[in-house]
Amino acid sequence: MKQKILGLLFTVLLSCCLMNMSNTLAATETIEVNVSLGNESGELVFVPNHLEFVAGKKYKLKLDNPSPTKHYFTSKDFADASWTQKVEAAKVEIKGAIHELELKPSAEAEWVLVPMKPGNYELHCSISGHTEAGMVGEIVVMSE
Ligand SMILES: [Cu+2]
Repeated sequence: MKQKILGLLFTVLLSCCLMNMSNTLAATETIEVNVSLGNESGELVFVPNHLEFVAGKKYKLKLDNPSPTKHYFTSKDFADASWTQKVEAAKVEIKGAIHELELKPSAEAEWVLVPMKPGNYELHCSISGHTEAGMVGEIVVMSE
């Protein structure tokens, strides 16, 4: 009897362990999303201007600026609702909370994050006049 219980306990523990392992594996899968800030002809746009994420999944947000002027990727509420692992740009890695990123012409940056809270978030470029000119976007975080 005692052995049976021990055996059962072991099976339960083992299946818990395996489940955790597969969860961990799923969590390490990183989905790449590319966003350009502005374009080569200097238009004040995000390309694309609609981004979709699923809460709890890990993303590598690859930002680049192909335009002749600098731009910001500003989405404070989205940033607050996400867990940032790191931001990598020009051989520098920044850990911890991020609120906005500035990209100079031809700059690239990678923001590795996990959106945590479903919702709709606004995105804009905070350079004077750019939001008004249409440099805005929408970020949708769907629930798992
Ligand atoms: Cu801009």
